[in-house]
Parts: sequence; structure tokens; C-alpha cells
Amino acid sequence: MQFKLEATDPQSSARAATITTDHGVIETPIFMPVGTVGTVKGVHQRELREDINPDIILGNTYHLYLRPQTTILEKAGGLHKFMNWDRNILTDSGGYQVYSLSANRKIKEEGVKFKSHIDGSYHVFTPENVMEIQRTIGADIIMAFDECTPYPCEYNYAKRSMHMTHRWLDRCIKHLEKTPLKYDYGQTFFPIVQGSTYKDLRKQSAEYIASVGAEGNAIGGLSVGEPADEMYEMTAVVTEILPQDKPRYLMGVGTPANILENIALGVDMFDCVMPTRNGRNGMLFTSEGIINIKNKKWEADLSVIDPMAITWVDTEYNRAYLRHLFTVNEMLGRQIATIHNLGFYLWLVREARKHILAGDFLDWKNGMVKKLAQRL
Ligand code: PRF
Repeated sequence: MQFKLEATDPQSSARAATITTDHGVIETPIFMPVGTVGTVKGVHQRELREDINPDIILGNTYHLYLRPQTTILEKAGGLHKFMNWDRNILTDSGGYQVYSLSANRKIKEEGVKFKSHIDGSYHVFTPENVMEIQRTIGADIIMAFDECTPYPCEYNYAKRSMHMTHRWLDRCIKHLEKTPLKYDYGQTFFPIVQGSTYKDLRKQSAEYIASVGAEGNAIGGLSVGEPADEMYEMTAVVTEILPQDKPRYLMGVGTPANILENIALGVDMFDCVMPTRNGRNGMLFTSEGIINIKNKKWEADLSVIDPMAITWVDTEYNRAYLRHLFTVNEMLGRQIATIHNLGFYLWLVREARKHILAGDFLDWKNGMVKKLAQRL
């Protein structure tokens, strides 16, 4: 993997860069659409490629391990071939999904024993087997196995957990060195900073993560219920310490405003279920603000979905029609909303990149944050 810094904003820590892997170039800042089980929900791969056009999408180890299982993925020659996506993929390690989805999980030094949310069967994730699973899934960027602490989190628990995440990281690295690549392209490994909402722990964790010298670094444990200002404070502490010449990925963030604020703090990569999940529930992020398309307010509004016309759905359909589709629970409504929202998120990070390259990011960001928070 190669990382090339192209510009840094003179008035903030925002950067524009490119990441190059065997599956192509990723222009940053980037938003990665979430494709948990090998599909960005409701979107054809063709639409994703041609209408939304992201350089990279995300998959989840936890879900793919449970279904379709690694035997099938290996037979297919990896996730890219299985799902017919020839651009970049990043897989999360399961270090978050195990805590958020499965019941009855037991966290020990060895690993995590968990009960599947699908059929109640028991499984164990360890730093070692999660590296093997990610080799088999075959994403371009693979993540360390960590513990994402909840919010709020008692100081002593956060500290103990952070140290365990660091020990797990050592085990991930050691095991990865012994586990050969499965396919004919490279994989890049990102470790994850934890430390809850404590500045001293975040600082310690960032220093430890930086010291292992990985090709890119991630920030976990944020956007778990803490106030946005606390998130920004933690990101700022961590991006100060993580190396400038490597990509920084903030996991599971966030709203359009969260993304812009964290770009200003030096984050390059983001993923979040918000544009897809909220889209399926009728929430649209538009150039004029946030819309709940299910509201009666839109019942007879024949204006287009978004006059900015980023993706073709924005002007192809009107608000009253989209509201109608949600009212009668037609799947086309959810598909239209998803394409619109993903198009909007990708537009947002591309605009951010343009403004970083042009040197006027901060003013643009401040104006945008105000505009996007409006509810129509
Ligand atoms: N760890 C991992 N994945 C994650 C997170 C984390 O802390 C988060 C936190 N927002 C989202 N996804 N492995």
C-alpha cells in the first residue's frame, strides 16, 4: 500500500491524499459505504460503481464468518470475486460487532466467546483466528481485533481494556506474519486506538499504536453515545500523535457534520451505517438539510428530492412520490433513499477534498456544518 499526501489545509489539520493498493487508488478524505454481509443494502454493484462510485467499501468479519462462512468465500476466491466488486474492500475485525450484536459474550484475555445473533450457536474470536478469517475474506485493508468500550465507561475498566487491546494487537501482528496471503494481491493491516473518553488513555494508546509502525492507523471507541464535543476532543488528541505520513481511519463516524469536523482534525477515512440505515427509515441528507420523507408535510410536494442533483435519483423522482413509496412500504422507496444518501455522503467528502486542495477548507466546512444540520 502507498500513501501520498497531496495537500494540508493551512488553517486546520485537514489533508488530501491518495492511498494506492492492488485494487486501485483511494482519494481521501473518503467515506466508505458499509456492505456488512457482502452487499451495500439495496444497491446493485452496478449502481454502486456507476452512480455512487466509491473507491472502497466496507465488509464485516463477524457477519461474513457466520454467513456465508469462510469455506464459501475461499471457494469463490475471496469476497471481491464472490460479490463481484473489483475495487477496494476494508473488513472490520468483529471487535465491535461482537459487543453490539451478540448476546452472552464473555471477554477474556484469550479472546471473546459469543453467541451468534442468528442461530444462538457459540463461537470464539481470538486475535489469531480473526487474522486468519480476514486473510480468507481477502479485503485490501484488514483491522486489528480490539475491544470497543461502551459509553460511559469507568476509568479503570477503560484502562484495563485498552491494555488488553494493545496485547491483542501484538498477537494479531505476530500471527499475521505467520499467515500467508490467500490470493494474488496484498493486504494492509491497521491497528486501532482505544481509551474511551479519557485524554491520558487516548494519548497512551495513540503512542502505543504509532509505535508498532503499521501502514495505517484507526481510531475506535468513539461515536458510541458520547457528546460530539468529547468525540472531537479525543480525535484531536489522537491525530496529534498518529504519524502524518499514514492514513487515519475513524471507525463508525458519523453524521455529515461529524465527518467534516473530524476531517478538520486530520482524519482521512470514515464509514458509517447512517446513510444506508437511516435512508431505509426515510431520513434523507440533502443539500438543503435533513428530511424525514415519511412526514405528512411531503404528501403533495412535487418538487425534486434534491435540487443539487448529485445522483440521478435526485431529479428523477419527486418528494411526494418517494413519500408514497415509504407509506405503502415499497422497497423501491428504500432503494431510492439509499442511493441518494450515499451519493450525498460521497459528494460531501469529494467537496471537502476539493476545498483542501484549493486551500479554503475551513471556511467552507464552517458554512456547510451550519447548513446541513437544518431540519426541513
Ligand atoms: N472497533 C472496531 N470497529 C468499530 C469500532 C471500534 O471501536 C467502532 C466505534 N465507533 C465502530 N466500528 N473494531
